[in-house]
Amino acid sequence: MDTYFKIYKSDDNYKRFDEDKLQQAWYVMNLIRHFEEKSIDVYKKGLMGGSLHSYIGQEAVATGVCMNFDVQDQITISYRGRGQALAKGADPFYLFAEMLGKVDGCSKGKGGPMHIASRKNGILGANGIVGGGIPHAVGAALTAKYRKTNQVAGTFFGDGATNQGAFHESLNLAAVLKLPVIFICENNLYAEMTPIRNSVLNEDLAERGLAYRIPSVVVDGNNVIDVFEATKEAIERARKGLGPTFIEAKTYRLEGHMYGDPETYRTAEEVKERRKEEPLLKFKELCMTKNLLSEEKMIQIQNKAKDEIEKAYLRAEKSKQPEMEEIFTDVY
Ligand SMILES: Cc1ncc(C[n+]2csc(CCOP(=O)(O)OP(=O)(O)O)c2C)c(N)n1
Ligand SMILES: [Mg+2]
Repeated sequence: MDTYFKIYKSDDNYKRFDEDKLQQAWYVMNLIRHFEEKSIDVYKKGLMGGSLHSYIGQEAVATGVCMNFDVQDQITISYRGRGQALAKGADPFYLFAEMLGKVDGCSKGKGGPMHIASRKNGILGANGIVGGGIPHAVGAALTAKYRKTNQVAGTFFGDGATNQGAFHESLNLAAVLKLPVIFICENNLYAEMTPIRNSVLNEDLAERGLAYRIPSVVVDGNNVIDVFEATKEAIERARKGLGPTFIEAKTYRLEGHMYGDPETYRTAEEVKERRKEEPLLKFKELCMTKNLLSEEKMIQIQNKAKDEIEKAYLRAEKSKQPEMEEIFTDVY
Protein backbone atom coordinates (compact mmCIF):
# COMPACT_ATOMS: atom_id res chain seq x y z
CA MET A 1 0.00 0.00 0.00
CA ASP A 2 1.50 3.35 -1.01
CA THR A 3 -0.51 5.32 1.55
CA TYR A 4 1.49 7.43 3.94
CA PHE A 5 1.04 10.08 6.56
CA LYS A 6 3.79 12.64 6.57
CA ILE A 7 4.64 15.83 8.39
CA TYR A 8 6.76 18.28 6.43
CA LYS A 9 9.37 20.19 8.40
CA SER A 10 10.92 23.50 7.44
CA ASP A 11 14.54 23.10 8.52
CA ASP A 12 16.34 23.05 5.20
CA ASN A 13 13.68 23.16 2.52
CA TYR A 14 14.76 26.71 1.73
CA LYS A 15 18.00 25.39 0.24
CA ARG A 16 15.99 24.00 -2.65
CA PHE A 17 14.51 27.44 -3.42
CA ASP A 18 16.59 29.48 -5.84
CA GLU A 19 16.50 33.29 -5.88
CA ASP A 20 13.81 33.42 -8.57
CA LYS A 21 11.49 31.25 -6.55
CA LEU A 22 12.14 33.22 -3.35
CA GLN A 23 11.29 36.44 -5.15
CA GLN A 24 8.21 34.94 -6.77
CA ALA A 25 6.89 33.64 -3.44
CA TRP A 26 7.45 37.00 -1.76
CA TYR A 27 5.81 38.86 -4.63
CA VAL A 28 2.69 36.69 -4.76
CA MET A 29 2.19 36.73 -0.99
CA ASN A 30 2.44 40.52 -1.01
CA LEU A 31 0.11 40.80 -3.98
CA ILE A 32 -2.53 38.85 -2.05
CA ARG A 33 -1.95 40.79 1.18
CA HIS A 34 -2.31 44.18 -0.55
CA PHE A 35 -5.32 43.01 -2.51
CA GLU A 36 -7.05 41.88 0.66
CA GLU A 37 -6.14 45.04 2.59
CA LYS A 38 -7.37 47.22 -0.25
CA SER A 39 -10.60 45.20 -0.43
CA ILE A 40 -11.30 45.80 3.27
CA ASP A 41 -10.71 49.57 2.82
CA VAL A 42 -13.08 49.71 -0.12
CA TYR A 43 -15.70 47.50 1.55
CA LYS A 44 -15.68 49.73 4.62
CA LYS A 45 -16.60 52.66 2.42
CA GLY A 46 -19.70 50.80 1.23
CA LEU A 47 -18.49 50.56 -2.37
CA MET A 48 -18.74 46.77 -2.59
CA GLY A 49 -21.78 44.54 -2.37
CA GLY A 50 -22.04 41.06 -0.87
CA SER A 51 -19.95 39.73 2.01
CA LEU A 52 -16.19 39.98 2.30
CA HIS A 53 -14.26 37.02 3.76
CA SER A 54 -10.64 37.99 4.24
CA TYR A 55 -7.74 35.68 3.32
CA ILE A 56 -5.22 37.63 5.42
CA GLY A 57 -2.99 35.20 7.32
CA GLN A 58 -3.36 32.32 4.84
CA GLU A 59 -1.35 33.74 1.91
CA ALA A 60 1.39 31.09 2.08
CA VAL A 61 -1.06 28.31 1.28
CA ALA A 62 -2.36 29.77 -1.98
CA THR A 63 1.13 30.87 -2.99
CA GLY A 64 3.01 27.66 -2.16
CA VAL A 65 0.40 25.47 -3.82
CA CYS A 66 -0.22 27.52 -6.97
CA MET A 67 3.48 28.08 -7.70
CA ASN A 68 3.41 24.41 -8.71
CA PHE A 69 0.43 24.51 -11.04
CA ASP A 70 0.58 25.06 -14.79
CA VAL A 71 -1.92 27.44 -16.37
CA GLN A 72 -4.00 24.55 -17.74
CA ASP A 73 -4.30 22.87 -14.32
CA GLN A 74 -7.68 23.60 -12.77
CA ILE A 75 -8.67 24.71 -9.31
CA THR A 76 -11.83 25.31 -7.32
CA ILE A 77 -11.97 27.85 -4.52
CA SER A 78 -14.36 29.14 -1.88
CA TYR A 79 -15.90 32.48 -0.91
CA ARG A 80 -12.45 33.22 0.65
CA GLY A 81 -10.74 32.44 -2.66
CA ARG A 82 -9.37 35.65 -4.13
CA GLY A 83 -5.93 34.78 -2.75
CA GLN A 84 -5.82 31.49 -4.62
CA ALA A 85 -7.18 33.17 -7.77
CA LEU A 86 -4.37 35.74 -7.71
CA ALA A 87 -1.79 33.04 -7.04
CA LYS A 88 -3.14 31.08 -10.03
CA GLY A 89 -2.57 34.13 -12.22
CA ALA A 90 -5.93 35.94 -12.28
CA ASP A 91 -5.67 39.64 -13.11
CA PRO A 92 -6.52 41.73 -10.01
CA PHE A 93 -8.35 44.18 -12.28
CA TYR A 94 -11.03 41.58 -13.16
CA LEU A 95 -11.38 40.63 -9.51
CA PHE A 96 -11.80 44.20 -8.29
CA ALA A 97 -14.21 44.95 -11.15
CA GLU A 98 -16.28 41.93 -10.08
CA MET A 99 -16.31 43.01 -6.46
CA LEU A 100 -17.41 46.51 -7.45
CA GLY A 101 -20.22 45.13 -9.64
CA LYS A 102 -18.72 46.41 -12.91
CA VAL A 103 -19.08 45.00 -16.45
CA ASP A 104 -15.41 44.07 -16.67
CA GLY A 105 -15.70 41.80 -13.64
CA CYS A 106 -14.83 38.13 -14.10
CA SER A 107 -18.54 37.29 -13.66
CA LYS A 108 -19.69 40.50 -15.42
CA GLY A 109 -20.17 42.15 -12.04
CA LYS A 110 -23.06 39.87 -11.12
CA GLY A 111 -21.30 37.62 -8.62
CA GLY A 112 -19.43 39.90 -6.25
CA PRO A 113 -16.59 38.95 -3.88
CA MET A 114 -17.81 35.35 -3.40
CA HIS A 115 -17.98 34.45 -7.11
CA ILE A 116 -14.56 34.65 -8.66
CA ALA A 117 -13.78 32.55 -11.74
CA SER A 118 -11.40 32.65 -14.69
CA ARG A 119 -11.51 29.91 -17.27
CA LYS A 120 -8.36 31.27 -18.93
CA ASN A 121 -6.41 30.81 -15.69
CA GLY A 122 -7.91 27.42 -14.87
CA ILE A 123 -10.06 28.78 -12.06
CA LEU A 124 -13.29 26.83 -12.35
CA GLY A 125 -15.03 29.00 -9.83
CA ALA A 126 -15.65 29.97 -6.25
CA ASN A 127 -18.46 28.53 -4.22
CA GLY A 128 -20.53 30.02 -1.39
CA ILE A 129 -21.63 26.52 -0.43
CA VAL A 130 -19.17 25.12 2.09
CA GLY A 131 -17.34 22.23 0.42
CA GLY A 132 -19.21 22.84 -2.84
CA GLY A 133 -16.07 23.09 -4.96
CA ILE A 134 -14.64 19.74 -3.85
CA PRO A 135 -16.75 17.49 -6.13
CA HIS A 136 -16.25 19.94 -9.00
CA ALA A 137 -12.49 19.45 -8.79
CA VAL A 138 -12.93 15.69 -8.68
CA GLY A 139 -15.05 16.01 -11.84
CA ALA A 140 -12.31 18.07 -13.49
CA ALA A 141 -9.74 15.42 -12.54
CA LEU A 142 -11.95 12.65 -13.93
CA THR A 143 -12.28 14.58 -17.20
CA ALA A 144 -8.52 15.09 -17.37
CA LYS A 145 -7.87 11.41 -16.79
CA TYR A 146 -10.49 10.32 -19.34
CA ARG A 147 -9.19 12.73 -21.97
CA LYS A 148 -5.54 12.03 -21.08
CA THR A 149 -4.73 15.75 -20.93
CA ASN A 150 -2.15 15.40 -18.12
CA GLN A 151 -3.91 18.22 -16.22
CA VAL A 152 -4.08 18.15 -12.43
CA ALA A 153 -6.98 19.55 -10.42
CA GLY A 154 -6.70 21.23 -7.04
CA THR A 155 -9.41 22.14 -4.58
CA PHE A 156 -9.05 24.56 -1.67
CA PHE A 157 -11.43 24.26 1.27
CA GLY A 158 -11.55 24.88 5.00
CA ASP A 159 -11.50 22.70 8.11
CA GLY A 160 -15.28 23.07 8.45
CA ALA A 161 -15.79 21.73 4.94
CA THR A 162 -14.34 18.37 5.96
CA ASN A 163 -17.57 17.71 7.88
CA GLN A 164 -19.63 17.91 4.68
CA GLY A 165 -20.91 14.78 2.98
CA ALA A 166 -19.64 15.97 -0.40
CA PHE A 167 -16.11 16.03 1.01
CA HIS A 168 -16.25 12.34 1.95
CA GLU A 169 -17.89 11.26 -1.30
CA SER A 170 -15.28 13.17 -3.26
CA LEU A 171 -12.31 11.68 -1.43
CA ASN A 172 -13.65 8.16 -1.80
CA LEU A 173 -14.31 8.49 -5.53
CA ALA A 174 -10.95 10.17 -6.20
CA ALA A 175 -9.15 7.38 -4.32
CA VAL A 176 -11.01 4.54 -6.02
CA LEU A 177 -10.55 5.99 -9.51
CA LYS A 178 -6.96 7.20 -8.78
CA LEU A 179 -7.74 10.67 -10.01
CA PRO A 180 -5.16 13.46 -10.47
CA VAL A 181 -6.52 15.78 -7.78
CA ILE A 182 -4.93 17.53 -4.81
CA PHE A 183 -7.17 18.18 -1.81
CA ILE A 184 -5.90 21.26 0.02
CA CYS A 185 -7.48 21.73 3.41
CA GLU A 186 -6.72 25.13 4.94
CA ASN A 187 -7.15 24.37 8.60
CA ASN A 188 -7.49 27.88 10.07
CA LEU A 189 -9.02 26.51 13.29
CA TYR A 190 -12.45 28.09 12.85
CA ALA A 191 -15.59 27.46 10.83
CA GLU A 192 -17.41 30.78 11.01
CA MET A 193 -17.77 31.31 14.76
CA THR A 194 -17.13 27.69 15.79
CA PRO A 195 -13.64 26.73 17.00
CA ILE A 196 -12.48 23.40 15.58
CA ARG A 197 -12.18 21.90 19.11
CA ASN A 198 -15.97 22.19 19.42
CA SER A 199 -16.74 20.36 16.21
CA VAL A 200 -14.29 17.45 15.84
CA LEU A 201 -12.33 15.26 18.25
CA ASN A 202 -9.38 14.70 15.92
CA GLU A 203 -7.97 18.06 14.82
CA ASP A 204 -5.41 16.43 12.49
CA LEU A 205 -7.67 16.52 9.49
CA ALA A 206 -5.10 14.87 7.23
CA GLU A 207 -6.08 11.61 8.93
CA ARG A 208 -9.41 11.92 7.13
CA GLY A 209 -7.51 11.48 3.87
CA LEU A 210 -5.84 8.34 5.21
CA ALA A 211 -9.23 6.82 5.98
CA TYR A 212 -9.76 6.70 2.22
CA ARG A 213 -6.21 5.40 1.62
CA ILE A 214 -5.10 8.71 0.16
CA PRO A 215 -1.48 9.72 0.89
CA SER A 216 -1.88 12.56 3.37
CA VAL A 217 0.46 15.28 4.48
CA VAL A 218 0.39 17.81 7.30
CA VAL A 219 2.26 20.98 6.56
CA ASP A 220 2.86 24.33 8.26
CA GLY A 221 0.51 26.44 6.17
CA ASN A 222 2.31 29.61 7.21
CA ASN A 223 5.54 28.39 5.67
CA VAL A 224 5.37 28.97 1.93
CA ILE A 225 8.39 26.79 1.17
CA ASP A 226 6.99 23.79 3.03
CA VAL A 227 3.64 24.21 1.29
CA PHE A 228 5.46 24.39 -2.05
CA GLU A 229 7.46 21.21 -1.39
CA ALA A 230 4.46 19.22 -0.21
CA THR A 231 2.46 20.24 -3.28
CA LYS A 232 5.33 19.56 -5.67
CA GLU A 233 5.42 15.93 -4.59
CA ALA A 234 1.63 15.67 -4.76
CA ILE A 235 1.54 17.01 -8.31
CA GLU A 236 4.32 14.70 -9.44
CA ARG A 237 2.34 11.74 -8.11
CA ALA A 238 -0.83 12.95 -9.81
CA ARG A 239 0.88 13.43 -13.18
CA LYS A 240 2.37 9.94 -12.96
CA GLY A 241 -1.13 8.50 -12.60
CA LEU A 242 -0.65 7.64 -8.91
CA GLY A 243 -3.85 9.36 -7.77
CA PRO A 244 -4.85 11.99 -5.25
CA THR A 245 -3.03 13.54 -2.28
CA PHE A 246 -4.51 15.23 0.74
CA ILE A 247 -2.62 18.22 2.13
CA GLU A 248 -3.65 19.70 5.45
CA ALA A 249 -2.12 23.16 5.78
CA LYS A 250 -2.25 24.33 9.40
CA THR A 251 -2.82 28.06 9.34
CA TYR A 252 -4.78 30.84 11.00
CA ARG A 253 -7.17 33.50 9.76
CA LEU A 254 -6.12 36.83 11.21
CA GLU A 255 -9.33 38.73 10.40
CA GLY A 256 -12.89 37.88 11.36
CA HIS A 257 -14.80 35.23 9.41
CA MET A 258 -16.24 38.07 7.32
CA TYR A 259 -16.13 41.82 7.51
CA GLY A 260 -18.21 42.95 10.49
CA ASP A 261 -17.65 39.75 12.52
CA PRO A 262 -17.44 40.86 16.20
CA GLU A 263 -15.10 37.90 16.93
CA THR A 264 -16.60 37.12 20.32
CA TYR A 265 -15.51 33.48 20.01
CA ARG A 266 -11.76 34.20 20.39
CA THR A 267 -9.62 36.60 22.40
CA ALA A 268 -7.58 39.52 21.07
CA GLU A 269 -4.55 37.95 22.84
CA GLU A 270 -4.91 34.78 20.81
CA VAL A 271 -4.90 36.75 17.56
CA LYS A 272 -1.95 38.84 18.72
CA GLU A 273 0.06 35.69 19.52
CA ARG A 274 -0.78 34.15 16.14
CA ARG A 275 0.23 37.34 14.34
CA LYS A 276 3.83 36.61 15.41
CA GLU A 277 3.74 33.54 13.14
CA GLU A 278 1.97 35.05 10.17
CA PRO A 279 3.33 33.91 6.80
CA LEU A 280 4.81 37.15 5.44
CA LEU A 281 6.64 37.88 8.68
CA LYS A 282 7.84 34.29 8.87
CA PHE A 283 9.19 34.40 5.32
CA LYS A 284 10.89 37.74 5.87
CA GLU A 285 12.59 36.46 9.02
CA LEU A 286 13.80 33.37 7.16
CA CYS A 287 15.21 35.47 4.30
CA MET A 288 16.97 37.80 6.74
CA THR A 289 18.45 35.18 9.05
CA LYS A 290 19.65 32.93 6.24
CA ASN A 291 20.72 35.82 4.02
CA LEU A 292 18.50 34.70 1.15
CA LEU A 293 17.25 38.08 -0.11
CA SER A 294 18.41 41.56 0.81
CA GLU A 295 16.05 43.81 2.75
CA GLU A 296 16.24 46.34 -0.07
CA LYS A 297 15.13 43.74 -2.62
CA MET A 298 12.28 42.63 -0.39
CA ILE A 299 11.00 46.19 0.00
CA GLN A 300 11.29 46.76 -3.73
CA ILE A 301 9.18 43.65 -4.41
CA GLN A 302 6.61 44.71 -1.80
CA ASN A 303 6.26 48.11 -3.45
CA LYS A 304 5.88 46.54 -6.88
CA ALA A 305 3.04 44.34 -5.60
CA LYS A 306 1.33 47.29 -3.92
CA ASP A 307 1.65 49.34 -7.07
CA GLU A 308 0.09 46.62 -9.22
CA ILE A 309 -2.87 46.38 -6.84
CA GLU A 310 -3.42 50.14 -6.73
CA LYS A 311 -3.32 50.38 -10.53
CA ALA A 312 -5.73 47.47 -10.92
CA TYR A 313 -8.14 49.09 -8.49
CA LEU A 314 -8.08 52.47 -10.24
CA ARG A 315 -8.81 50.76 -13.56
CA ALA A 316 -11.66 48.75 -12.04
CA GLU A 317 -13.17 51.89 -10.51
CA LYS A 318 -13.42 53.37 -14.01
CA SER A 319 -15.16 50.33 -15.49
CA LYS A 320 -18.90 50.81 -16.22
CA GLN A 321 -21.92 49.50 -14.36
CA PRO A 322 -23.80 46.83 -16.37
CA GLU A 323 -26.74 48.00 -18.50
CA MET A 324 -30.25 47.29 -17.20
CA GLU A 325 -30.91 44.73 -20.01
CA GLU A 326 -27.99 42.65 -18.68
CA ILE A 327 -30.16 41.64 -15.75
CA PHE A 328 -31.85 38.99 -17.93
CA THR A 329 -28.69 37.42 -19.38
CA ASP A 330 -26.71 34.57 -17.76
CA VAL A 331 -29.78 33.64 -15.71
CA TYR A 332 -30.84 30.00 -15.71
C1 LIG B 1 -23.55 24.07 3.03
C2 LIG B 1 -23.29 25.31 3.85
N1 LIG B 1 -23.53 25.27 5.18
C3 LIG B 1 -23.33 26.38 5.93
C4 LIG B 1 -22.88 27.54 5.35
C5 LIG B 1 -22.60 28.77 6.20
N2 LIG B 1 -21.14 28.94 6.31
C6 LIG B 1 -20.48 29.83 5.55
S1 LIG B 1 -18.83 29.80 5.83
C7 LIG B 1 -18.96 28.59 6.98
C8 LIG B 1 -17.75 28.07 7.70
C9 LIG B 1 -16.87 27.21 6.88
O1 LIG B 1 -15.68 26.99 7.56
P1 LIG B 1 -14.39 26.41 6.89
O2 LIG B 1 -14.76 25.30 5.97
O3 LIG B 1 -13.43 26.09 7.97
O4 LIG B 1 -13.85 27.59 5.97
P2 LIG B 1 -13.26 29.02 6.37
O5 LIG B 1 -14.43 29.96 6.37
O6 LIG B 1 -12.61 28.92 7.69
O7 LIG B 1 -12.31 29.37 5.28
C10 LIG B 1 -20.30 28.23 7.16
C11 LIG B 1 -20.77 27.21 8.12
C12 LIG B 1 -22.68 27.54 3.95
N3 LIG B 1 -22.24 28.62 3.31
N4 LIG B 1 -22.85 26.41 3.23
MG1 LIG C 1 -11.90 27.27 8.78
